Amino acid sequence: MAKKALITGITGQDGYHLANLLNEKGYEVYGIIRGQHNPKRERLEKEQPFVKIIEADLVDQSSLVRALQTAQPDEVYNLGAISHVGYSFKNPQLTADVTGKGTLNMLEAIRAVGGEKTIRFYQASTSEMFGGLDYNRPGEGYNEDSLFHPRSPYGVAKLYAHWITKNYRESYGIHASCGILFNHEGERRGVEFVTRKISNAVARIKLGKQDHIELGNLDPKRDWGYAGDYVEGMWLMLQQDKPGDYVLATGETHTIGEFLDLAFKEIGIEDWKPYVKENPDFMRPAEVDILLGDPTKAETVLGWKRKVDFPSLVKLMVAHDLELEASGEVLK
Ligand code: NAP
Ligand code: G4F
Repeated sequence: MAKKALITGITGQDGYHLANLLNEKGYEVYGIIRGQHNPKRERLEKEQPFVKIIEADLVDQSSLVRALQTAQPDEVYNLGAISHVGYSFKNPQLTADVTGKGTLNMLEAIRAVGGEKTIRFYQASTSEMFGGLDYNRPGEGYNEDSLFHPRSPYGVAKLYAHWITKNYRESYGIHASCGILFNHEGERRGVEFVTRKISNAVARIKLGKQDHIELGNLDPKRDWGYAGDYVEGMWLMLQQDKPGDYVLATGETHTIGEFLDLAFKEIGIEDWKPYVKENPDFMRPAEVDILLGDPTKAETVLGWKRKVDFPSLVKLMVAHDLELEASGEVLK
C-alpha cells in the first residue's frame, strides 16, 4: 500500500518541492488549498496533477478534521502559514491565528480523528524563533538547544506553534517533529522575499524591463540554502523511529549585499549600487540582524546534508528568472 501524505501550504514554495519528492517516493499526495477561488489552484492542477486537492483552512478546525477523514494520511506536513515577516508586523492578529493557532487546530484535528498513534506530524518551525541576537553561541550558529528570542509577530506565532507541537508530543504521544529551518530559497520562492525579489529584478534589468530595484535593510545576514534540499530533511524527520526537533541550515551566513554581488555578476554587472535604491517601506520595526545555523544534529542523526551551495543557489535563481522573463510568462 502506498503511503499517504497530507500537505498544508501545498501552493507555497516548500509545498511544491515536497509534493514532488513524495510523489517520486510513491506516496499518494493530498494538498490543502484555501479560499473559494484560489488563483494558485490552476497552476497546481497543471504542474502537479498527481496532487489530490482538498479545500480547507488552518483557521477552521472542522475543515481540517474533514481533510484528515478524506485523506486518511500516514504523514501530515504542516507548511501552511502567513510566512512573510514584514507582513506579520502589519497583520499580527491574522498571523497569530494562522501561523500560531492554525498549528493547534491541526493537532486537535489529529486528536479528533483518533490519529495520535497513526499519524506522523511535521511542523515547519523557523530560525526566526532565535531572533538573531548574538548572545547565544556567538559565531558557532544556533542549534536545537539555543535560546529563543523572536523579533516579529511571525516569530512569536511560530514559537507558539513549535511549543504546542512539542507539548502534544509529550502529552499525547504523537510522532510530531519540528524542523527548525533556516532560510531556503529557489526558483519557487515568492517574489515578496528578498532573494527572489533580487533575482527577478536582475533578470528584468538585463532584459530592459526595469531600471532599478528598491530594497530595505541590506546589512542583515542569512544562512541561505536551497529549498529542494530542505524538503528531503522534512521527510527524513518523519521516517525516524522517534520524533524530535532538528535544525536544517548550511552553516554559512551571507549579507544581502553578497547576494546582490553574485546576482548582478550573472548579468555582467560588477557594481550594483547604481541599480539599488533604499526604500524605508521595506524596513521592519525590529530586525533579525544575523542568522547562522548549526546542522550537526540533522547531519549526524538523519544523514541530511545540503547539496546546493550559496553561489550555485544565486546562479540557479537568476538563470531561472532570465528564462521566465524572456519567455514573457507572468510571474506567479
Ligand atoms: P510560502 O511559500 O509563503 O507558503 C505558505 C503557504 O501557506 C501557502 O501555500 C499559503 O496558501 C498557505 N496558507 C496561508 N494561509 C493559510 C491558511 N489560512 N490556511 C491554509 N494554508 C494557508 O512559505 P514556504 O516558504 O513554502 O514555507 C513553508 C513553511 O515553512 C511556512 O510555514 C514557513 O513559515 C516555514 N518556513 C519557511 C522558511 C523558508 O525560508 N522558506 C524557513 C523556515 C520556516 P496561499 O498560496 O493560498 O496563500
Ligand atoms: O527574504 P526575507 O523576507 O526573509 P526573512 O525575513 O529572513 O524570513 C524568511 O526566512 C525565515 C527563516 O529564517 C522564514 F521563517 C520566513 O517564513 C521567511 O521565509 O528577508 C530577509 C532579509 C531581512 O533582514 C529583510 O529586512 O532581507 C531584508 N530585506 C531588505 N530589503 C528585505 C528587503 N526583505 C524583503 N522581503 N524585501 C525587501 O525589499
